[in-house]
Amino acid sequence: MIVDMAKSSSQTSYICVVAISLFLGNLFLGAQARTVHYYDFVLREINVTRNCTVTTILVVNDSLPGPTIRVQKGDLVYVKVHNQGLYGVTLHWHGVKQPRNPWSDGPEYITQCVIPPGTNFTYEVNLTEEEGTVWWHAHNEWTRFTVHGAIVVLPREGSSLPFATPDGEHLIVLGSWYNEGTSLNKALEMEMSIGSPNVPRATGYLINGQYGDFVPCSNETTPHFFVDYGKTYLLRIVSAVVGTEMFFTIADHNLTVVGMDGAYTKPIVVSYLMIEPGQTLDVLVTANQSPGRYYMAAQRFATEDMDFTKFAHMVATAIIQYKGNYSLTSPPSFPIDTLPFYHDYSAAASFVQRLRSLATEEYPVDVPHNVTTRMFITASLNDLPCPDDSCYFGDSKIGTSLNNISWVDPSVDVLQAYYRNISGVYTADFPDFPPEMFNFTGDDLSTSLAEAAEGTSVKVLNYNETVEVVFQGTNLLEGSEYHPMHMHGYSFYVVGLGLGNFNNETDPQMYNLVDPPKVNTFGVPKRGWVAIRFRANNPGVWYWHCHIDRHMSWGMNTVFIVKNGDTEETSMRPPPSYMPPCIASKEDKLFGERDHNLKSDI
Ligand SMILES: [Cu+2]
Repeated sequence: MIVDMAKSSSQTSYICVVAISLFLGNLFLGAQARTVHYYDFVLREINVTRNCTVTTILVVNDSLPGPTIRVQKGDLVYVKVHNQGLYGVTLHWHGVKQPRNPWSDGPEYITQCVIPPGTNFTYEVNLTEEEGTVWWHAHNEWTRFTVHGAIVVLPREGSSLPFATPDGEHLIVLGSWYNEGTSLNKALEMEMSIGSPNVPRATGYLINGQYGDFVPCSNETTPHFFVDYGKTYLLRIVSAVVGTEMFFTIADHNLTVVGMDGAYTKPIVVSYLMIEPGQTLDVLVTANQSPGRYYMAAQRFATEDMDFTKFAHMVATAIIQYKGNYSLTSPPSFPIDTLPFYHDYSAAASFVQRLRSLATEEYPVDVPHNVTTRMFITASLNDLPCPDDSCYFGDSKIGTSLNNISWVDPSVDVLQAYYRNISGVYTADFPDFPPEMFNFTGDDLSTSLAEAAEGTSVKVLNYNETVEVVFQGTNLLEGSEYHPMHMHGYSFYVVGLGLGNFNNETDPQMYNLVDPPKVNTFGVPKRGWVAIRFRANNPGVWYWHCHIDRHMSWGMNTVFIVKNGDTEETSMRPPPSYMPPCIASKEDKLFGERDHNLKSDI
């Protein structure tokens, strides 16, 4: 990890306490040791230099990426968040199921309101089924661009990895850079408030917080990963990128994917990866080439129909360096043959189609075969009505939607409204089907089809329902692109995937119900569809959304409320004694004075 200022580890105090807990259902195995970890996350603004420019950013424990949480499967973590920044924040534990406990899940206006500046809040991060790599990030506006880090989940004591133990490991966090720094959310809100499509765009992409040496003033800070010849390393790759998919490759070295989103996969050997925002990939690489230096490179997989000149196309780089005495060839070898081009859709598709769950006796697949709730959901770019001249650009504004409903954040979080029966916050009427069936992926679609309504509409599920959702991407407003759909509170199985319009007679016959990948984030392909299944066995209020933040801010999101079952063990837990209060409006929070934000009559 590259640390910009003070060493972070000294501020990441943690004490491990071995607790003995009896897992229900595991009684015959006896008591299992469960380690409890305590972390302190101090959020504050610091100045850093990127591309020769000093920028102020908000970080955790003075580092970008932030601290890594390192635990074993089944451990419990308490993270005390000290907000010493200027604005309210929340944190989310991406890929952690958090059974029965949405109170610690984190998305703003969904399960909580922001932690005001000058205060603290403790999250309980309850690891249960996850194993491999997941991660954490801020979940208010686009704060996550600099507030994120990895969660490494090792096997339980006495268990081993389902592949040969690697000789070492390296963490690789892909990120985005915005020149706005801590002003990014203000810039976003200004554009959103006038209905402008010109929300901020990333100026580039980072590996472990750095552009790498293709960008000026970056020679000294380019990340180096040192390896011994003949040894095999586990790379834990996290995509904390905010607004795009990425291709990733290493010159002259094969990559073997063994895990994804906190679950193991069948090993697949590839020369490049495509990773979507929110996903993690665990990859083995063997240092079996001539000792030397090799570039690792990441660049955008751009799925918008956008002018080549209008997006950041610089390549983020880092260097794999063999240890030992040898003569250096300069510069390092670059993966010119294996890094796919920005618009290489077939490269992306051929990678994605190979992903499979491990599906062994020890790591079984539990995909539902009988579906009780079936949903077909369109994901679209839309025109939203803009009454009373409230938009600068005329009588409509840009938006995104699911089934033609564009999400609007309430002022009180949905979880609180649900738990306390507060009416008028949300409506429980999210539709199972779009209002109209048409040639979703066609060209020149009528603009009238692109009209969507704004609302805070959620879907209610009974406990233990088996759910299938088919997400259908549309080409409305010629706006089809990848949509990496992320569910909170659940991982899901990707049972089908295709281009064009979903056919509900022929496509289900091709479903993979044997070893489908188990993930928490998966892309609806451009002009295509994806089918997922899961069992609604985690009661609570769970956000699901496109993980491209531009689409999320425009409304491509909604909520599953999963009702309680019949027993305490199948019901949501009660709230903790303190939750941050919902006192500041969005505008006040960003544009009000610090003291105004702190004005608290709680
Ligand atoms: Cu999207």
